[in-house]
Amino acid sequence: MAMLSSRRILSTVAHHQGLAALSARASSTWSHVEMGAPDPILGVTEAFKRDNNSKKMNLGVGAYRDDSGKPFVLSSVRKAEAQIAAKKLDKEYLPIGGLADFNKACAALALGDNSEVIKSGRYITVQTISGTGSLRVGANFLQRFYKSSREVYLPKPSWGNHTPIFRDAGLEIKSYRYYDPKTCGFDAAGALEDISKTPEQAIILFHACAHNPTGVDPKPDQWKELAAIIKQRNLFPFFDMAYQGFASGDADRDAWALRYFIDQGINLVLSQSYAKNMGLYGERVGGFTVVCSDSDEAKRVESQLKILIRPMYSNPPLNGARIAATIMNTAELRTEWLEEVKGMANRIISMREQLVSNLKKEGSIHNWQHIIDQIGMFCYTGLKPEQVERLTKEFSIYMTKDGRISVAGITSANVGYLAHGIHKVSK
Ligand code: IK2
Repeated sequence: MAMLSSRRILSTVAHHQGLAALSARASSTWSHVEMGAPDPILGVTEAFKRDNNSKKMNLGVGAYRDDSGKPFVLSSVRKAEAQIAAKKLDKEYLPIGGLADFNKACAALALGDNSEVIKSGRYITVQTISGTGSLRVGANFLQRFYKSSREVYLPKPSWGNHTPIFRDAGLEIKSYRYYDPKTCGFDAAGALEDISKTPEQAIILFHACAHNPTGVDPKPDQWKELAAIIKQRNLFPFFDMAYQGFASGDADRDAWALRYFIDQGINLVLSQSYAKNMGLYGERVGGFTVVCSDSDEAKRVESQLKILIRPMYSNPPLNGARIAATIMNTAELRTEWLEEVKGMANRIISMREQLVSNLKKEGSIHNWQHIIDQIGMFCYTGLKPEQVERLTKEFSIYMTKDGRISVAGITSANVGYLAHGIHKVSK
């Protein structure tokens, strides 16, 4: 009897504790916070890491790998690091706008050494937290000072992070046609038609080269047509250049469209990232540039960028900017770096060719020419979500649901396995 009642007491206590925990949860400060979806790109890496298959491949995130599938630290970066370490520099804060030597070289890399904009000083470049930070500073700057429009038109599709970056900065997201699934190429007519119908002065985002996720870039003549519409309708271009050098292997060639727009008298804004072309992913090195009408305007814009940045993150990180500045401002290191960029771009081009030739060997009857024709780090394979799911489940090959693969993740050793998997799910 005594036993029973003590058991009952215990269970009553447990019951009360359970209820208390439940009600505490129901009334806790964050009880209304729902579980968020994993990031569509970085979530793929998390799933890849959990997989024990020795043949697994991560073609999700856009990070360059060498031909053994290993992260690649550029030799020019290692040398710059050694030079910097030998100087035993201090670790003081950078100014709000970042490292001056970096900013100058960053603008010159994008606009060209002989740029009239640079010579006349009618621009301002601030160092940012890689490309993402640059886009966000730019988006916030437009939100605060670009009074002519609240709308930013993104290519359809675009890098997944563009939408939340501009939306969180308070701008309205719209889109223009960009990719034609029928040709796996650029939908020039669709893009021109949509852009010509946007309200005047709207903000139009362009990927300067190596469009992510499609790997499809307009040809020079098509860029010319786009620039003409932008000018005629007084639209405002925002160039995102996260892959300078990665598309063609030549940094000047990849900046052609951007420089052409500027030569047409279009005063644009520009985001740059050194994640891919210098392999400085985690160092977070980037730049944001505003091309202005004159140097006086540039000074005023600079003052407002500082006011915007100061409460965001106060000032940018030092180490990566020192590395990038050392490379860009030291002749031998710069030459070596540009060669290394070419090497990375060429390995990617060769992987595209090998993938297609292996698909043919597998007996695939589909036309995979777009894999070769597309450019830069990514390939938009055209695989459907259910085929992507099968590739992951049956072959441990990981990629984003839209069928995008990071070609930089393919190696001579696993290209055959990838072709085999793609053939099996697409025949
Ligand atoms: N803009 C574009 C178009 C990018 O592709 C990126 C990098 N994306 O890489 C991750 C992926 O898609 O797998 C960026 C900007 C900015 O990158 P970061 O902030 O790393 O410089």
